[in-house]
Amino acid sequence: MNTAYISIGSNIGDRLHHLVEAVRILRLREGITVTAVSSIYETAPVGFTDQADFLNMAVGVETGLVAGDLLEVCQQVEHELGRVRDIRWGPRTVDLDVLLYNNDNIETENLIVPHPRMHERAFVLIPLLEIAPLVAHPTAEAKLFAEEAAVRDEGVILWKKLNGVDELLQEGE
Ligand code: X6L
Ligand code: MG
Ligand code: MG
Repeated sequence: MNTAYISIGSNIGDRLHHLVEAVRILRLREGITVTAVSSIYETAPVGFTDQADFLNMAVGVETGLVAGDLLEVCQQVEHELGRVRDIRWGPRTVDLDVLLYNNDNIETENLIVPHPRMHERAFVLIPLLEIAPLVAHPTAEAKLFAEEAAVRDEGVILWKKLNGVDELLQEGE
């Protein structure tokens, strides 16, 4: 079995609904067990800043899928929830990024893990560290993500405190 972490974000329409539905669909997929969900954070847009604030969260999964297949599932979830790719770094109904997969360093045409620049992004690190406080970058240094300067960055506020996946799924009812 493999342990992976996925970042989820939304800044179009009913943002909470998009996060809840993304987790609901992930859980229904064969070969994926959602083992942890973070709280939900409201975050200022990064990269392309002239867009609405995001809701971001992180989830931990146990999976029998190889990383490439997990990525494919993430892209299917994005598609099911109406993701359209137009503006680079622009608004999206939902975005699922594979952050970490075991302790692996992966570099294929479609997928780089750890997710590039995740260590610079508070909107990724703060939710991730809530569910995996001791997670480290899979390199020789094995540096704790908790030591990254971005963890102390501004622009990320706790929006909805959550205790577990059941509480999250109730939000969608
Ligand atoms: C210079 C150039 C500095 C580019 C930063 C940062 C680009 C992040 C893209 C960058 C740069 C990204 C989200 C977001 C995006 C999200 C929040 C991206 C891809 N996704 N902002 N911006 N949450 N708060 O999920 O991460 S676009
Ligand atoms: Mg992203
Ligand atoms: Mg993405």
